[in-house]
Amino acid sequence: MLKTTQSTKLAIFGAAPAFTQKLHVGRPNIGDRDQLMERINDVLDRKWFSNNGKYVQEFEKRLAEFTGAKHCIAMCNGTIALEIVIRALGLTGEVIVPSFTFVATAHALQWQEITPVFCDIDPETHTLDPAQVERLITPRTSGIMGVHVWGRPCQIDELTELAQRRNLKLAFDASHAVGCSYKGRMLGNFGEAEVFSFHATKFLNAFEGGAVVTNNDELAAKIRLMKNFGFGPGYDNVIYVGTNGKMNEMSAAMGITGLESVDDFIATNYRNYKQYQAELRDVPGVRLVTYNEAEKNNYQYIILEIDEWEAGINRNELVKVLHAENVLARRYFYPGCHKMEPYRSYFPNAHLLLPETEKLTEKVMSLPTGTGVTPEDISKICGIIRLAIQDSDRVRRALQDELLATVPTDKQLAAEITVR
Ligand code: T4K
Repeated sequence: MLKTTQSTKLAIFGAAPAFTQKLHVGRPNIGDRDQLMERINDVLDRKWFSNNGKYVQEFEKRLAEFTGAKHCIAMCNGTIALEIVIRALGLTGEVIVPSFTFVATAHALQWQEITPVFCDIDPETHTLDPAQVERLITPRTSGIMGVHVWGRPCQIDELTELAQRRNLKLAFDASHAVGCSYKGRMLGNFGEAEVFSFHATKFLNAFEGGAVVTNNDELAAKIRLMKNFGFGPGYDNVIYVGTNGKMNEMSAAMGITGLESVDDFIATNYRNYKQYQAELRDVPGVRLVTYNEAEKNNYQYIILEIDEWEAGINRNELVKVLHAENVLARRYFYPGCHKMEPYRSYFPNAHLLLPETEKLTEKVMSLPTGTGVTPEDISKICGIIRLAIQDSDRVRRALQDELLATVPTDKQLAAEITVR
């Protein structure tokens, strides 16, 4: 009886939403706004907006120092940075990637007519399963692209050993992983190269931006040429085929400003993470993905896995409950790259080799965190989740009724057919 009374407080039962404003996943971290404006005004005063300007150079230097890597080449976004790395490494034929990633990882290969071969993940780490990677190697395989999903590192030692033994190139999509480490060493130092994204939604943002970080001198020189039309020293001196991957000065100003505040961003994210962990600890069927606190983490992602049998509702139903409350939880990375076009047409049977990916994409969701979320917000979000699961039968019935209400009646269907 108590359960029923409590759950009527949920918006799906007609109560007012818990939040009057929409609460998003991925709100940008800004840092010291005055510093940012000072830099932006300086860019405007100096009238130097792009082409390896002062702020881009400074950002590259600071990021290289931050990661401890030898070279950092800033770019206009993470996707172009991935495309350029793939080309600079001379990858061809097939490259093994997880399907459980943002679609840009796969597109960066397909865009260059290289086949992304989707590999299953380890259900614990959410990253490539090295044993499965080995099974997918064919004579056409030229490389492996691991993704440090949620900033949690891939099984780097195993992948490095495999790549060396099978003579394959290894690179990492480290879009989520600025400020994270593996065995005490910052990500950015592994494989041939690693790629960061500084999209607005990322831990460190440059409005839009990306970077390649590498310890390989030759590769770095090639990538620098490629991202700037192949221009060599001096004017009008094109010595290589290239594209336009340059970062602009405004983006670099934002990137530097964010970099100066990473400790604050991490402290806030960590506080949020611990609070979610404490408040969701005993909610049945809800598992918060954890970070290895012996390593450096940016704690940028609050990820839940929902076990439908224990929770009584599934991930999609919980997302609906939260959306009704104006909490815009996301289903990253639903439905998996192998179920998106063109890949689902190219590889209609890919799911047979991806059982863990298939399971994870059905149960994973991402919650709001970052500097824009307060402890009170988190308590409210956890309270909503708790209530929905406590009264899962009623929640499920309400959502099914809502679904039925949107199914057209025979009469409506007939009317529609007549109009056509
Ligand atoms: N590899 C991986 C593993 C990646 O996750 C990504 C990017 C890449 C490669 C490619 O890097 P970039 O080329 O993007 O540098 C978003 C981002 O657009 C994408 O950058 C990101 N991954 C991906 C995980 O998420 P959507 O389609 O979910 O974006 P959207 O527009 O729905 O925004 C997400 C939420 O963020 C919204 O609910 C609102 C909030 N938001 C968004 C923007 C743009 C803001 O509050 N402010 C903003 O300015 O893809």
